Amino acid sequence: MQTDHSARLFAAAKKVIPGGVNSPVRACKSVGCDPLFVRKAKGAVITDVDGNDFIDFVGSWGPMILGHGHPAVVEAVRSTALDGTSFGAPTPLEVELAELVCDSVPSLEKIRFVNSGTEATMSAIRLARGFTGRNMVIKFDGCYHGHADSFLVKAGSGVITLGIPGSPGVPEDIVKNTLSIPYNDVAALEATLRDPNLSIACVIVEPVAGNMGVILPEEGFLLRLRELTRELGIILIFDEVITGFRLALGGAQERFGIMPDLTCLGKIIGGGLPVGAYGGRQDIMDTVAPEGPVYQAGTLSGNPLAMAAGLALVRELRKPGFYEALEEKSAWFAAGLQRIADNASFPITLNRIGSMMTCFFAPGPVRDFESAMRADTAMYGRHYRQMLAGGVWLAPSQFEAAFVSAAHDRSQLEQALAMTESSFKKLADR
Ligand code: KE4
Repeated sequence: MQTDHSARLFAAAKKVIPGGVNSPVRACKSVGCDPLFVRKAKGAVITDVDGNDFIDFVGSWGPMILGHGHPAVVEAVRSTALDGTSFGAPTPLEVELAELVCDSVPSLEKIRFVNSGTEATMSAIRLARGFTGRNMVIKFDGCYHGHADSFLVKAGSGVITLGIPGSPGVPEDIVKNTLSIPYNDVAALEATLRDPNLSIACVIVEPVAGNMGVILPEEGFLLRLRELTRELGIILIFDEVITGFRLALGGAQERFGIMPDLTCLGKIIGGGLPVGAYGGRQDIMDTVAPEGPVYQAGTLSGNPLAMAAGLALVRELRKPGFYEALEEKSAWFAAGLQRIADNASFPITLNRIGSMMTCFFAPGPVRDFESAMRADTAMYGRHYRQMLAGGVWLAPSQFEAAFVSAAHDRSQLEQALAMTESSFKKLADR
């Protein structure tokens, strides 16, 4: 595979951008190769600057549930841009998208748009602290909620791949107000939330973890979390930046029937443009400035292009049968992966829900951060490189989700299965 243009671009990028990338996981450090630079993408196919095509299972880390370059999304951005790109003033588009998102997600009474998932989650915990007058934030080992100081404690996603628990530059004063406990551990949850020495403002959770690889909530975990937070007056925040509009129109909260107090969104609702959002109970949201005293702001919040892209995408998701078709396709693909995993000579654990999944190079069950850390990341790296050489674009980290989109067709999925089987055979022969 010819990669000269990517190599030249990477060399140039490293001279002016730290690590040559604008987000660490893209540097592919944990999978032992250099990143390929993308020229374009259409449907389920990404094309790099050397003209190599790949079947894409990263989907820009989640937003591309329709596939790349969906005509409705592209036309919405194109036509909106003709009327200007940003005004720093309210527009009809943000009202329309806010109404559509609140109508789609069960617990949303009010919502505020921001520009990233990180902005959404950092604003949500500030709001929880402002509303309750308490400071402690409880998170779960391996969950990732963006790079705001309060979250870089045993975080997932790119932080794991760097093999660090957090990050330099986060003051002890901040870290001491964040407590991270094991995912799916109801006993630890009960003990922590009932600890009289802790003044807890909120619990933030990925209702399905996507940032230590895909890990599902075990039976009763989310319900117990909801019961305890309600009993103790602790704000429950669902970080649905990945699961929102991915697992159902109403996200994980619809799929599991659990109503959080606040929800954070991102990725899909921007249609590939920079959008985040936080929302939930009106009594809490009315504490946000200018309605209330909790301050949060943003020059490009509600940006018209991003709102137009999000509107076009969410309207496609609301069409009858969308999620049923995506589930059928994803289940078929996962069944093929499972058959291949069952025949492998080394342990593979497939965790899947809806169109998000992870093949862990680890024995199962993979149910929390500790069991995910047993994964053979070197073997995953070899698998990643073999799949890339075979025209399949996977996440450059064992600890991420693979996504099936509406654009993946049967032949592309069959090709990915064939490549997976071939890669596993090569791994076994080493
Ligand atoms: P952003 O600030 O990257 O838009 O969103 C942060 C975030 C918050 N919550 C969840 C559950 C998330 O998954 C994320 C970001 N996801 C990672 C990939 N799993 C972003 C990829 C990257 O960092 O480049």
